Amino acid sequence: MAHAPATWRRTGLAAECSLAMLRTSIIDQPGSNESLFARFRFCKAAELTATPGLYCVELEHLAGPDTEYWFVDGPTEHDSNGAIRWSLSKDQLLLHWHGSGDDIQKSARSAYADLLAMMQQLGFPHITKGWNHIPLINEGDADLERYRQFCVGRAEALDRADPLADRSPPAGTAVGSSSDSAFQVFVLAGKRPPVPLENPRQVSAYKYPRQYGPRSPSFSRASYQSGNNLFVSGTAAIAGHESIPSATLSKQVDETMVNWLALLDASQDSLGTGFDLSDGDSFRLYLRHRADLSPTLAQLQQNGLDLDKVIALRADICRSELLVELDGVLRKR
Ligand code: 3EB
Repeated sequence: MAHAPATWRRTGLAAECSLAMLRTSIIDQPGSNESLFARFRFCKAAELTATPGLYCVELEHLAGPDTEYWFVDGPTEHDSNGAIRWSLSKDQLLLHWHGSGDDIQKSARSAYADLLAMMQQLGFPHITKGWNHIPLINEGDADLERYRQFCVGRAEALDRADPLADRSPPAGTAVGSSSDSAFQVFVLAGKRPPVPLENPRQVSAYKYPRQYGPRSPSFSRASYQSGNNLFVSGTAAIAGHESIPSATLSKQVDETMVNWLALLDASQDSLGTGFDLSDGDSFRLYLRHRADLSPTLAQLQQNGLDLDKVIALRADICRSELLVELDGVLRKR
């Protein structure tokens, strides 16, 4: 094996004898031992409120499936406490926090602190992936931009929870919602730390230089969990640490796919399991401009993406020059 990250050595391959199965799908069809763990819809949270296991992502749905289904092995329980709702199976925990994002640094810190405390209490102390939906993400200048403030709050909460662990951060997605939406954080958590995967074409986000904000973003490019799932972080047109210059839409889509393929190419050497695009069960496409939908979908299809599995959403991306971002969940069968 080439370069094994620290968490990999700590976790150890031999310990991974049982698979913590999670299967995302755009079809509502559980397998024989599976239960429905979560359903994601794309709408205003108020429309759904408290239906157990139903989670609302407050982003405008543009195209593709309108629901993402998550299935797990064995039964699922749903519960809630304060601002947090969750779904729990024997090996997976999904939590959703929502609240105001007015003071986004403080909100991010308290959201992550609350989530980490609940995870600890339920016996799932490790974040596999976080999905962050931040109202007005690009408002504010330079270091006061709300995305950068979010990064500070998130980093503070993660530091405080585990100050001595030099682990890589979890996978992540951070995209913007409209001014009248809640600040939402979804976290998938596990009993053991996931294995991080970095992209050889990109500087690790947690090592981005100071020019992008007071605290570099706490996320890994992907995380690999218990033998079968790969959670790919929001991936955009960034090479090294810079957004690609003269970034027309089609160049950004190309660069995004080149990044995806480079990341997946690294999976065999880094993880011992090679993933490719056809292992994807579900993808979320984030577009800054509605009008970019058709050309983007056409280009993604040319790049080998199965559009039946692509949920297209209207969202702001965390750097104002970025027009498009793509994340997804892959699975070895
Ligand atoms: C980037 O590559 C684009 O802050 O959690 C992508 C995925 C981005 C996750 C995060 C940010 C985050 O830097 C931005």
